[in-house]
Amino acid sequence: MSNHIVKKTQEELTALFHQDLTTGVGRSVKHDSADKHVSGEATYIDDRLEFPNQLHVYARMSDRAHARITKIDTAPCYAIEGVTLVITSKDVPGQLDIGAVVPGDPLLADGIVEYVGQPIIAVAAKDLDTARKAAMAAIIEFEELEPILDVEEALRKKHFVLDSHQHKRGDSVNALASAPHRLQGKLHIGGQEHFYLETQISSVMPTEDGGMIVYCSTQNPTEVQKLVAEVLGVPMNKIVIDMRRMGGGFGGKETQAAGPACLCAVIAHLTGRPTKMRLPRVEDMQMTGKRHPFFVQYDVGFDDSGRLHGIQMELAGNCGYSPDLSGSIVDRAMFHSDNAYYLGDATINGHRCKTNTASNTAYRGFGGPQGMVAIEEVMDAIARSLGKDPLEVRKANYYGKTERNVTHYYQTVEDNLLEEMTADLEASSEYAKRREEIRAFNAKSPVLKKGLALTPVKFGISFTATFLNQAGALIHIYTDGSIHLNHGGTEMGQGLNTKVAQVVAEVFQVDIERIQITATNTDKVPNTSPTAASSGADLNGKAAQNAAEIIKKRLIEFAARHYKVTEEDVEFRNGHVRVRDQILTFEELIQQAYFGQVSLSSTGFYRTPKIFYDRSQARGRPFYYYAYGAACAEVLVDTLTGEYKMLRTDILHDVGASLNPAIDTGQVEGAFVQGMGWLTMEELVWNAKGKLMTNGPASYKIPAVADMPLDLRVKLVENRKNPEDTVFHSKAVGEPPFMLGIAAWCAIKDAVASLADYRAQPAIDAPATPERVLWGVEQMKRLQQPAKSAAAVEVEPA
Ligand code: MTE
Ligand code: QUE
Ligand code: MOS
Repeated sequence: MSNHIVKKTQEELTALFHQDLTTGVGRSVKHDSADKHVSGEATYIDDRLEFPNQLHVYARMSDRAHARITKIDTAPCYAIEGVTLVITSKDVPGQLDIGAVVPGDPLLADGIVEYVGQPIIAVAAKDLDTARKAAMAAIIEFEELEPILDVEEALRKKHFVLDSHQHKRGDSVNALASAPHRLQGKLHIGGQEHFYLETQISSVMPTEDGGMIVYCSTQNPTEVQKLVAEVLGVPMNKIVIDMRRMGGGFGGKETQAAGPACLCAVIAHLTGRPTKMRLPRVEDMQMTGKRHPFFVQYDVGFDDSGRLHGIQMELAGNCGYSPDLSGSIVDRAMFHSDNAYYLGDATINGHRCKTNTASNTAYRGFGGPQGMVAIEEVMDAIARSLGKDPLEVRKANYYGKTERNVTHYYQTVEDNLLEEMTADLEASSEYAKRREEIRAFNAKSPVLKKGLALTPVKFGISFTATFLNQAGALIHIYTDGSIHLNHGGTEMGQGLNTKVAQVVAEVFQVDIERIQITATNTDKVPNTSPTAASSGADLNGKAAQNAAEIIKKRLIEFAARHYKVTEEDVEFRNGHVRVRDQILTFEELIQQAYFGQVSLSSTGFYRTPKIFYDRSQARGRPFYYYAYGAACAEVLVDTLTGEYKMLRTDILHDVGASLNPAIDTGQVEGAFVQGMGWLTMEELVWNAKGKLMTNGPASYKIPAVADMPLDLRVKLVENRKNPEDTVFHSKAVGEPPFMLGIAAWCAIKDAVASLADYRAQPAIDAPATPERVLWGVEQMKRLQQPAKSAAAVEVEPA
């Protein structure tokens, strides 16, 4: 029965042809690995069969924040049975520095250590425990140097990893001096550990001619390929990176996956043996960088309606010890210091402060969230000083449709959806009614206080480093009609592979089951950009669409020739092809095309149109379009303990014409909770010597099931195509909804402000942990004059 193929009649084929494809774009196709994630069959690098002879690598980390290395004695390591090799910076055959954009990150410390956690030596042994034991046996001596651990101190001393930068429009000095009201304030915003489930890991197999195949959990295979080649001193064509999936990345594997890969490669090169390095959680948390903490100072001028006349902001990112991606990250904070608002005359300064901590790196939002938190704090402070509902002040400052619609970097905000979305969300969340109910509840409830906040999100889509906005893809169709799909993006759980496969399914009009998703691989699609900036589906979806359309065009030309019909007579639908009146199956056409000597393989390419940016002038159109969202959060705060519970959150989020509503809804939910976690509970604590004390799940609290809002209602904006020519008019979804979490932080501050009749802004830095909330409560209780703000100082108009 199995190899007996029953031929369908033309009527049956015609009926199938006229049915709709159910796995193309816009459908809630399940994540291609969903079943494997649940059953545990999805293969991560640590699940791969071990190579015979494989060595396990462990790095000994610095226990000093800043010191000169005066002695390294590795002889005691070799006394431990099972140790093969110990390397220091001197053993790296090629270039030592693995800085992503500019140098600054030695693979192993070279004479000096700059943070607690910096790798100094690497040991290769028969297993991880042996390697760790041996690494700890090495004798390393230091001469201590003075560390800088505090971002404010670094800012004061102009201790920077890169130059400061400015965005400027108009005359903010004059605007501040002449505005009817003026406030000044400052805010500390905490960092965030990525806490991907799979820690950093790489495994390397040496091959012929000095080559290497590197299995690496990375968002940036091409960067790892380049850096492995550089540390070995070989050309990039010797190195292949293979990446099937990550157990989460969130930005943490954009640059910082390269260290373990390079250490594995160097040791594989020196020993000729396969290697693997997997960072245990505590090592991962100490060695690798996090979201940048920011210190923000602002000076804002506004009128009676709360509308901004001008603003000056100093955004100081705590970059850690090296530049990494901090240039672009602080830029993105500056680009998003307007969030959804027309700033008036604005001067935004961005500083990249150097401290003796791990080098901070990309994290969902890439600096954008920090800039947006800053301006949302300003909105709240203005509302409190004027005695207005913060939502009213926010709406008064929204970008307009035809005027007040140019950003402080001179990009025109087109297709702004926030006015309508805010109105929709206000209605569906019953904002006004609940505001009244909450005021009434708070008036009667002396200890428990409720808070409410509705905050918008506008997030720019595109890498601001314009050249990165490109992608490639590779499609083969085999003679049985099965399709092999490869592209330059990486899967980290976000559903990118599923979306790109849906795009290809749509173009060929075949079921997604026919398409095999394959590992990202630098010898299939070269010179790829990192999967970052939420652009994975935008860029790789378009590249795959391009590859598929090239093959489809060849198939149509072939069919027209072969059947002596016009190209308009050939139509693909639901696994079938109509050639004038005759219906073929897709595989029939593929077989005929093969015998007709048609190439069934193609690359595809895409580059984002329209965007440009002149950084020296801080002007241009860095973003192809904006993604929008809004969240309304309600919280209950216990003013005796500072503890709180998220009661309800309503979200409305814009993904254009969704490629996959199920995946997009999952992204919105996950991003919101991750953003809420960042601003309310995830707290990084270092001791006085610069050691990270919150270095595991026992002391670093990420949101758990019980921290979810009791009632979470997520809706995607419907029937809304991206007016730009994006892939099937969808919009990027990975990062923008992260900033919906700001509503939770503002709701907490709202509950606390109720203690001063909403006339004072409590100084509650992020994250608003119960301790900080309690301090905020204390401030409010101490205020004799309710009109005085604790967080912001009112300045007399000139
Ligand atoms: N979703 C999951 N499940 N895991 C992740 O690591 N990373 C986020 C977001 N969503 C991430 C995720 C980040 S930081 C980015 S930039 C985007 O996914 C990247 O993927 P995309 O461009 O394909 O949306
Ligand atoms: C958003 C991003 C990135 C970005 C800019 C964004 C990003 C990234 C880079 C970058 C910049 C310069 C380089 C480079 C990378 O810029 O992830 O290699 O030379 O890596 O607006 O997410
Ligand atoms: Mo995401 S921070 O751009 O990897």
